[in-house]
Amino acid sequence: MPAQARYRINDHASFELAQGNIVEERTDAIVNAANSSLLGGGGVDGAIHRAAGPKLLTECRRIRDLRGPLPPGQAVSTPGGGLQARYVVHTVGPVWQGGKRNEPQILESCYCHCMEEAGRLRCSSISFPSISTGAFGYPVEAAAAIAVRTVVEHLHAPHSVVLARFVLFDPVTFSAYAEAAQKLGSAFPHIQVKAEAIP
Ligand code: AR6
Repeated sequence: MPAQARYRINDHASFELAQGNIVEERTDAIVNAANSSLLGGGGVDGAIHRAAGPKLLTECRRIRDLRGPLPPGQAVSTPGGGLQARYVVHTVGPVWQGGKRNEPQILESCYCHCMEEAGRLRCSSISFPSISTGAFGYPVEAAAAIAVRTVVEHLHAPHSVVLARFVLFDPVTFSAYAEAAQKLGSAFPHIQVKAEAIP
């Protein structure tokens, strides 16, 4: 059975880690690790466009023509097309260049803007892939720590989103996120993070 884990945050929200394919998610929104062109690519971007069908590309092209390329750290949303999720929130992660080119800040900004966009769309649940840790080369342990911390901070505050899922493609990525989740307690003594069994 694929690995999964659930953590409650102060008894009003939760986040989950799951090993799997994000295109199968039934959350209100899923996040796409896109590139600035918004016109598709490989990895999770390619998988989402294939599963959603051509309407997703048409919507992405419309936004690109209207606003130009999407800068790293920003997010925009489209309807989910043929996906089960109602919306796709597209964000562009940083390309890893050694860590001194604002990569951590840009990655944090991706998660913040995705949560804000999900709130604007009144979503109660959202699924994230591991942004930037594939083709963009961000070291997964460092990326996982930023991802989990940033999303938990948003879930802790009043927000329409009460469930965030990290949908991780492979066991190594899953382990990095599980480790980041385990270390949360020491980073946030004011937030109660409780591991829960999944039936
Ligand atoms: N479900 C969940 N996770 C996935 C899936 C999937 N179906 N497919 C891949 N992953 P990447 P990036 C994982 O490269 O690093 C694209 O070409 C993958 O194993 O998709 O942000 C875009 O167009 C890895 O753990 O995204 C951009 O040009 C994680 O998702 C560029 O790649 C992210 O890998 C973005 O690079």
